[in-house]
Amino acid sequence: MKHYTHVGAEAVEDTAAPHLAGDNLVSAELKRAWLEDGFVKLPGAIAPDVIARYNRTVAAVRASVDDGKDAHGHGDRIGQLHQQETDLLQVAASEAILDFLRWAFSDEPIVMGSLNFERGTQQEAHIDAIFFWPEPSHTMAGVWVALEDINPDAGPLFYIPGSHRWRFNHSDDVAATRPDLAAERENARRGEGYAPDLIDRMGVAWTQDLVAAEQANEGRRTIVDLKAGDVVIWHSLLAHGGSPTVNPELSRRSVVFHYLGRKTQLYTFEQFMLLGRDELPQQPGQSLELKQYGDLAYMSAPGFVTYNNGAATTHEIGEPIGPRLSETAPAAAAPVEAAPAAAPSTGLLGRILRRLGL
Ligand SMILES: O=C(O)CCC(=O)C(=O)O
Repeated sequence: MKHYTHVGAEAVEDTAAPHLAGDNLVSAELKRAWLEDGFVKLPGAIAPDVIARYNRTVAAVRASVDDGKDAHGHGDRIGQLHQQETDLLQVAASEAILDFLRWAFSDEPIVMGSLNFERGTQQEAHIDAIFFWPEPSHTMAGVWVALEDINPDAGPLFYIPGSHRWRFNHSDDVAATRPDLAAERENARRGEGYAPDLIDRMGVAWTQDLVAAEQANEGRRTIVDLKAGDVVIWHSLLAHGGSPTVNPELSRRSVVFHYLGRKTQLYTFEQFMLLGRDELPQQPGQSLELKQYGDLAYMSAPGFVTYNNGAATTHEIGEPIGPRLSETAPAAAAPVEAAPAAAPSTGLLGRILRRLGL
């Protein structure tokens, strides 16, 4: 069974990845799908009563604070809702998900952030890792949970199987073919400042190269049929996005949690775009403030964000709005480390959180 990692630009077999944790808990077919395709489906991983409770909580929050649209036209989103409604982490703490990630990461998974969607996002093909670069790159994953049966006309997710094994561009590759961007990037690297949109323009250029790679590799966009409670997990380097919404009246209720390994070094979008392939791992990763939900650790953030008629509103953490778990449900939230009153809203961690929807 091969495990791939990137050495330089190329995907190569990683013989050093032992996959000790959870090895016997993950089926051979799931391992094959992860390593070859870059994503796996866990059918019915979340029980119907847990999905029903999750939906009740999100609906209660929407009813009280969110009546609007995503600022980016990506559907109705709520970012980081689990910071306030910690019971939502019951889904993220599902053993089926954690067992798989322990195997995939060879490490204990922690939650980086969450995004709840009411509708399809119609997002162009992208990969997550450029926005929060993980070292090593196979220790970050998106975990998408269907909160209802997903109608094919509602803008289902698509994946490009095997794209996590394509030649991978770092920002120095992107700059190498664009002299103007390269000059601006060099100034920024020398500490001479840079235009506020430089990093986003680098991201656009990176995505153009991804689209070119899709053609060169004859990538095929694949939609996975998902019912309520089904889970899809994708590799941090896998190209994916939201299909066009055929019928805008249809909802597409879902949540995506992004996970890292405990030992993962995490870098920001800016770091990814300004530092070269070999320079990134020489820098220290971000130090992360963690909270605890039962045995599951998650990155702390100062609140959650809703999108109302085109504007993002950040809500400080207060009394839970949604219904609580029943007395018998396990794993009540218990922060073991006090979170700061507000995590930095500027600075590098702040930028990671903004990319996560906060
Ligand atoms: O839900 C979607 O349509 C896209 C989600 C996504 O691409 C992501 O979270 O990275």
